[in-house]
Amino acid sequence: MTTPAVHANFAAMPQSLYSIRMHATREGRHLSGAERLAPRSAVEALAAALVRRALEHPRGQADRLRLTVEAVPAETVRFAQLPDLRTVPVADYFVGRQAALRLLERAGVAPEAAAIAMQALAAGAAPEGVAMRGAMLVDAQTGARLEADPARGIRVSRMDLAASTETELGQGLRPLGLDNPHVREALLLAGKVLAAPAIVAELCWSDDPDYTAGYVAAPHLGYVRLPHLKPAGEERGGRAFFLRGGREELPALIDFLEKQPVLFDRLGALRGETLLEE
Ligand code: WAQ
Ligand code: MG
Repeated sequence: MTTPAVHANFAAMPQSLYSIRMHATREGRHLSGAERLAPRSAVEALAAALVRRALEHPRGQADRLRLTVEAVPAETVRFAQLPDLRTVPVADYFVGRQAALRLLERAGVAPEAAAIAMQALAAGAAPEGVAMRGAMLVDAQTGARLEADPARGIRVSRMDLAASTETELGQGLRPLGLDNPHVREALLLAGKVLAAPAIVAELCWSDDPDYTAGYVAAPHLGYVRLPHLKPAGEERGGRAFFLRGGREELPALIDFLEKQPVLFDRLGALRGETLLEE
């Protein structure tokens, strides 16, 4: 009578997951990318949604689209809590960038390093002065760029909400007027970055011409939104991950950001507008 025992073991086994990643380009230039981590039963619908998104993107129509679907062993998944979220109101992107610099400084980034990284994002951090496909890695003391490929950068991947948190996050964001894919995806990405070793802070704003918001995230600050970090119509956006320590930290950090599967099964506090000093 071994069958029932085998059956019970099988039922208790965690469900296997798939990493689904999309990257779209036009004439070799980055248009959009996205990444999900989901059970097998959701893969087909998510893949279709990502293909549609690439074809309808505000940055233009893709002429090349790559979709990667990869099994992720369930036992490698780590569970984590999303960062706290709040919004600091700013009148325009000049004020927004000043506020971002102060937040980065408060998080432990040297003022020169923060200013250098912000200038690079504003100018288009890839070599031809356009948005990178991924993020810059920036030394939090010197502002030196540490990523090997300045066009690709580092792409954070293999993170998603656990099924149990999906509705809860919507319920928390909706009253704040923030239940949109930009906020959801950025909050998850920042959550994974903040869980990584040696990270001091992140600075981000969108590359979508009609989305001016961005954020500063740091372990003790959480995810601090700034509604304006660039002028409307601007396609140069990007991300900078500030890290402490030298190049010896890089392999473990990059491996975590790109490869470690993380599911968020707990929310942080979701707050509305707060002034910078709070
Ligand atoms: N890993 C690393 N860098 C990435 C990734 C990734 N998975 N995805 C995008 N990037 C980089 C890349 O340089 C993009 O050009 C840049 O970030 C912006 O990406 O609270 O929409 O997807 O209202 O356009 C932030 C504010 C929105 C949301 C960010 O970013 C809010 C956003 P986008
Ligand atoms: Mg974008």
